[in-house]
Amino acid sequence: MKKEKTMKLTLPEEELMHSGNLACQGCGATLAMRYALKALGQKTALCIPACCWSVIDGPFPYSTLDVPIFHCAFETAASSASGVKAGLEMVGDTETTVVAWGGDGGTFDIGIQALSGAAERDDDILYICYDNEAYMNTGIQRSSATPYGAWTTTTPVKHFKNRPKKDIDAIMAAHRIPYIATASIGYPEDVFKKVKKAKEIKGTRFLHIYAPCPTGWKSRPEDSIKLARMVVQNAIFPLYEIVNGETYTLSIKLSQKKPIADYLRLQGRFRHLKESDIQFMQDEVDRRWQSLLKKCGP
Ligand SMILES: Cc1ncc(C[n+]2csc(CCOP(=O)(O)OP(=O)(O)O)c2C)c(N)n1
Ligand code: SF4
Ligand SMILES: [Mg+2]
Repeated sequence: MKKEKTMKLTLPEEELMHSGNLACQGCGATLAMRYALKALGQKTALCIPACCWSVIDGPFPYSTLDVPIFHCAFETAASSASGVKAGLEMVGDTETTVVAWGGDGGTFDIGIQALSGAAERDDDILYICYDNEAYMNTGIQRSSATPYGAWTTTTPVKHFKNRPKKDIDAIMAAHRIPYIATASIGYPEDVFKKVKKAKEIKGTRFLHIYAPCPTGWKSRPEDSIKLARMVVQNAIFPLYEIVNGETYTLSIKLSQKKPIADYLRLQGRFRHLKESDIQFMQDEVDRRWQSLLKKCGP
């Protein structure tokens, strides 16, 4: 008799996110939410500012998620979460994890004042930024998370983005909050582990999740996971944790760092780059990688 194959699940089976959502094919932001909710569980309240995720969820009264969502104004993810947390405590609920869930535009740019305020007060919230490196919901405009060299509708090919991505993790580290981590949807177990860890810590926790966007990156939907792994392996988006703003730990060590060119080639947003542009970007990645290794120590 033929032996039946069994698949070993590395993440809990329970799903708090369901099919029928409104995301594009291959959307990394949906996987970020799916994995995060597996770690957070039912006792979670989300504050979602204007972003793709305020649409993905579906029109009221429908929702693809099994947890409550407060759809808040673009710049208020962190302050809304602080308010919801304070309100819950007043009615005796100390168990619910209050999560601000924002895109890179809502985090790096427009919501940074509210985020900085919450972090400085060390409000007891978990802030998760899914980073698709532009304002996607409104038609692919540049954000300060857009990487050097990228095309967007506001950085057209002739004037591609000529500034580096803002180092939001260093900015958050400067607030000396208890926990910061980078993660990528290409490494689901790592996302799960970090969300779970963040959930158990008190104070402001910040998670930065890399989430490919085929629509905005002009990449193939079936390449999203591949890109989310390559970006870690070439050290454009290394995975690490920062405790109390000081102690850096690398989550995935790289014995051989891959060159960035293969990653860039899979995305139409980088199609215009010349060899010299790519070399400039490679040098920058190498320099930042060395600097991170120094912070992580032996
Ligand atoms: C105050 C304000 N300004 C602008 C907008 C329009 N707006 C809605 S979503 C969005 C883009 C959000 O980008 P990001 O946070 O990166 O999330 P993404 O759409 O990429 O998922 C913009 C500009 C708004 N809703 N409110
Ligand atoms: S535009 Fe990008 S981030 Fe938004 S739903 Fe589509 S794939 Fe996801
Ligand atoms: Mg975005």
